[in-house]
Amino acid sequence: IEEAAAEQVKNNILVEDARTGLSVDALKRAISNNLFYVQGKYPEIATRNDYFMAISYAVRDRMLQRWTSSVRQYISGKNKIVSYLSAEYLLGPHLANNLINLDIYSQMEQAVKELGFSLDWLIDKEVEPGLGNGGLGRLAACYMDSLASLEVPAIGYGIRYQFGIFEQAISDGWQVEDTDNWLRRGNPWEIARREISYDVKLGGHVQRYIDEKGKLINNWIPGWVVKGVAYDTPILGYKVNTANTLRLWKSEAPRTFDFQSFNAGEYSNAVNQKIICENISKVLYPNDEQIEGKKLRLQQQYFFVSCSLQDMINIHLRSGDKIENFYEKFVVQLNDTHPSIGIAEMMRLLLDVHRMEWDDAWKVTTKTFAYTNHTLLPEALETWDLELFASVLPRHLDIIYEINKRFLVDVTLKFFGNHQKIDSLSLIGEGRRKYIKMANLASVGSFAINGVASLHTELLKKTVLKDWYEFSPEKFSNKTNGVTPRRWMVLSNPQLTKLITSKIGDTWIKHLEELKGLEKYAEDPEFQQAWMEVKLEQKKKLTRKIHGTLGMIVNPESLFDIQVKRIHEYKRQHLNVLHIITLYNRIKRNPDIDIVPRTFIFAGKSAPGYRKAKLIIKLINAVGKVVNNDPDVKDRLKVVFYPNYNVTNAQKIYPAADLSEQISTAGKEASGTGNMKLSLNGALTVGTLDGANVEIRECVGEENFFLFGLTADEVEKTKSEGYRPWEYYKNNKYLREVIDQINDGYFSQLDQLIFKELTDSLLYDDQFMVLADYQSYVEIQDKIDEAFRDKSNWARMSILNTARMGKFSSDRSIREYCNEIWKVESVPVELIDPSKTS
Ligand code: OX2
Repeated sequence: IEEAAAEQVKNNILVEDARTGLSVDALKRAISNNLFYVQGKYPEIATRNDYFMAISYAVRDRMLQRWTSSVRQYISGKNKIVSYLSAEYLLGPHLANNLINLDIYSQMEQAVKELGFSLDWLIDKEVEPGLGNGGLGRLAACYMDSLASLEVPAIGYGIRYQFGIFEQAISDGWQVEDTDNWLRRGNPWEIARREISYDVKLGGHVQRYIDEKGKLINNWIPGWVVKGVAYDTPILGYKVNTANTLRLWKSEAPRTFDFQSFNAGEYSNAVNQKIICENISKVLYPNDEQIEGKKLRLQQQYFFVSCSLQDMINIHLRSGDKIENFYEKFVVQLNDTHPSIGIAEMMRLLLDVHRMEWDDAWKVTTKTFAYTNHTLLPEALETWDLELFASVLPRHLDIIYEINKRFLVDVTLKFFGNHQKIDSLSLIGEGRRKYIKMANLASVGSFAINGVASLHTELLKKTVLKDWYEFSPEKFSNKTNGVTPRRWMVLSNPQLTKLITSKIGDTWIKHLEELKGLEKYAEDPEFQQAWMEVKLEQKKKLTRKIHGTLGMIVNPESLFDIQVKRIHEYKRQHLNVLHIITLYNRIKRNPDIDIVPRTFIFAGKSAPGYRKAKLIIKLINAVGKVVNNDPDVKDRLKVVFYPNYNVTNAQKIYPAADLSEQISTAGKEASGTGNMKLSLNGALTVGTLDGANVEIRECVGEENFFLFGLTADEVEKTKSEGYRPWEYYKNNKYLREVIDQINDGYFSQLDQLIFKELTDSLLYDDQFMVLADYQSYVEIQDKIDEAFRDKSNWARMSILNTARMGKFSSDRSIREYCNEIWKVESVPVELIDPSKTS
């Protein structure tokens, strides 16, 4: 036995015990031990949450050897580390994902069963960390999964919001928001590292003087200081030893702080200050692609970026290397402009703290940062009012002016006499009030700039970053987004995973291109049937969920037509609604009409202050109320608004989709990632030539994709020629009927005011070309109706969609970032025996 144990240790496998063993018995013991020794509970009084916690701790214990080994190796080794800076991470629940990546799902299922529970029931108990708004935050989570799975050394840095994205409920058809108190029952996945903390200065002024050596000194005297404390969560790769770190910062008052005021007899003032400090990481701003120029938001951005850069510099210097080589240890990816203040902060740290000369500091900075742009929407391009900026970051304003001064010399030399170019490239905007352009700061300070889908990158080069592309074309490249097949197939669609694996083995989970191997079964009637049975099973599951949540009965045999994403005018949920009403009117005109029964499923949150988006939610529910209850419809149409769309709910919805609605105005959706997850799960897409839809269509084949609508070029052309939406209304009697019904109160108990803001904007403005695309949309939907009747052909198309989605794995995206931008390689982790470390 001793010999066998020694052999196991040699092979980096620990001797099985309650803490580390992976057998069913070891897992059971670990769960019981945690319940008793950590939580002080015995089975009869343990709650469902107690069991959830016990299991999660048992799983985390089994991740720790990988985690500590990875961190140790990466920090001390010669390798470069990818640092992903993002204000948002939309991770979704951890438990099931960690079980899959650790490869102990079935053992745990058995262990839990033997303890008298079902694993699914405990998995459902987890409250997800909703630390993001939508696609941008979810992309960060997929990329963290792929980085670890590809064994790339990486740290994700962000904010540990105490309240994540609000919880959405629907009341009388309207969205109402409730706070997301996700930490209420504790978070078993994170470890607070109180010893890892940094001070962050805010406000105040800059004192300037010449020191004894004749050097100009900029001394930032802050108005106040907050402390950032690290909270670490392991991100385990799929069946590898790598476990990377997600390090989120919580803001607190610095230690010395309340004490001083307390002595001065200002106790309540001290408590107030403590609250002000804690406010910084209190809540996630719930706007997706709409900036809110609030001071607190700037403070949040600066807070997490400053902590993160101080941490990286600390890690780098501790390894004994020089500050000048920083960029050889870290490459920093900016997830949109939210962390772009990092460029000025890096300069400040190098100049003021590490006493470097400007040119040397600028060299280090511009070899460190790379910038991803995620949107072309003007309302999402970040700018900061200069006075507000100065009141939070006075020293950074100086630095930005200096960067700008030097940069504009180069610009002037290149574009001599071209004032338009100089204005557009300047970091400072001059309007009635001056403002700082964060996309320009990100662009000047980064060695690489990328868009997130091929069309998006091309449009970036032609529009918002046109002058930047002319100035430094070599910085630009495209990195089409991707999604992780671990969460979005293995975890959320185990039945389809099993069916696929029965035909082509399971290596596709790490090499998604291998799904190609399914193509040869696309015409096989037996496989088609098995495929559609899995789909039906997923639809039945969702049907039960809908019944449980909304008390609604829907027909699982009907076509599940799904649009799930943030509610936004450019995403055009209202175009979908116009089609629903069109079908309804056909039924009303001819109750015996032969149409394919459909269940329209919507889900998504609106920014709390976005009136028109909230009105769209109300409209969906109002139309649903009429359509769902009209006896003439005979249940052939059902409209469902599934509340509180988040990762947990998305995992239940995607596998059940027959049709994926990707109907944004061409040129507006930078990429989209829901489009990828739905097609991967065998849904067919109805979509415009927008974002990644273009590439999805190329991959799955145009005959397996339902295309409609104006192209991005046509949208621009139509607008420049003077778009008059009213003409479309006037000339199309079906469209006219639909809009008139909404206006006349048909769906609002004759209330004619409620939707007026929406219909007026469609008729007289229609920025997003809803009316222009209406006819084309209805026509393609009629083709879809026809196509769905041919079950075998639909199955074939569905199989081909999945089979051809290999490109859209986030593993592929991350490989491209690694090879073309970051220049980093995989570093396989060797496990260290914890009992042998000094
Ligand atoms: C989103 C984009 O809207 C979406 O198209 C893209 O797929 C996603 O980012 C990931 O790249 N906020 N959210 C986005 O952009 C911004 C800004």
